[in-house]
Amino acid sequence: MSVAHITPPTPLFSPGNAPFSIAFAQAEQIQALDKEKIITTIHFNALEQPAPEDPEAFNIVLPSLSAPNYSEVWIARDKLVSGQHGDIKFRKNNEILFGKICLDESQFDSLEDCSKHAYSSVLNFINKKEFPHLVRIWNYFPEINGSLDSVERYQSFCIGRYSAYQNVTEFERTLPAATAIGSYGKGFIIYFIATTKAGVQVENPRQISAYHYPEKYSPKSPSFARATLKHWPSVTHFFISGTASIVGHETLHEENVLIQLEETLNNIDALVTTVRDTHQQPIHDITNLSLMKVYIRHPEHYKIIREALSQRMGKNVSIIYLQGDICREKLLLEIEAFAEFPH
Ligand code: 3EB
Repeated sequence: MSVAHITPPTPLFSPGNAPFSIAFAQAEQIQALDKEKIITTIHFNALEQPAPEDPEAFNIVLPSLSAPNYSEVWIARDKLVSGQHGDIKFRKNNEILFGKICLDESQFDSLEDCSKHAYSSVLNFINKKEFPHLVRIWNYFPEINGSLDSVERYQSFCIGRYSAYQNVTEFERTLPAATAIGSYGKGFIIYFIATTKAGVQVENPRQISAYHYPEKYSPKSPSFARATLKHWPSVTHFFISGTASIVGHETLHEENVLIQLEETLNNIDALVTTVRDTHQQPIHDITNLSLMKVYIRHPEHYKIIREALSQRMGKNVSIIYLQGDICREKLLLEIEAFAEFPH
């Protein structure tokens, strides 16, 4: 079966003038790359897997809904070195630091403690190193919609993250773009990209900033920006956070996955319009984005989402579809995106 029209493989792939680039690729394509320049390879699997042989690779237990199963590969222009600091494993060169932390929640008193520990580790680590600015972060942990005594697990995660940020002055102005998705493995996994010079935060005019959400969503608000722009000497990277059918702060269209998709695309469109008109970036509309990851709660929605989205996005955007739990129970899908703009 040819799926090229559904999930166009990203052209592989030289970062050119960019410090790094991101693509969706299959195993054979990844094997052909220069290992010293691979920042990381992220595999998505339905079941918990043994740690991959390549030390820079790791698994997230999120079933891939589209075939073939693509991995996400990050490639640097310049060679990297690896290191470890406490629980954080990292790869870096002169321009970027990629870090990840995988924790066993059962070693902590609560998910809140685990989240606080992870974020405190990340924030302490990056502040001491040459890469003090977080521009993008991903968070995956199991049972995101599960309930604890008085709060939901997603809220517990938010409270822990918020506590860690209390040591950072004016932390809301430093928040990265983010994704937080319920995965099906045991681990609590965070990975991030940090830089020597700060990115630019972009908020969504259709949505209240997540860090200003009312308390009913979480006693301590979610600490992330809707998107970030990272200007490099020769290109700009645009990271769009996990985006869903939320307008203002309310979840909309609980009953209809296709209308949630449309509202989500309206939200992404508003971010694209903002960077085009306010930040003068060379992007016309959402069909000029490079990559999208679509997280779908119910696998039976995959086909109709794929059909509608591939029609809407055209052939230039590489899209992968993963099964994952969205942090609010009524949300049926969430989409994150990435683009690169030449100067
Ligand atoms: C939302 O807009 C949807 O807590 O880090 C999206 C991206 C969402 C990141 C996070 C949550 C997070 O509120 C949920």
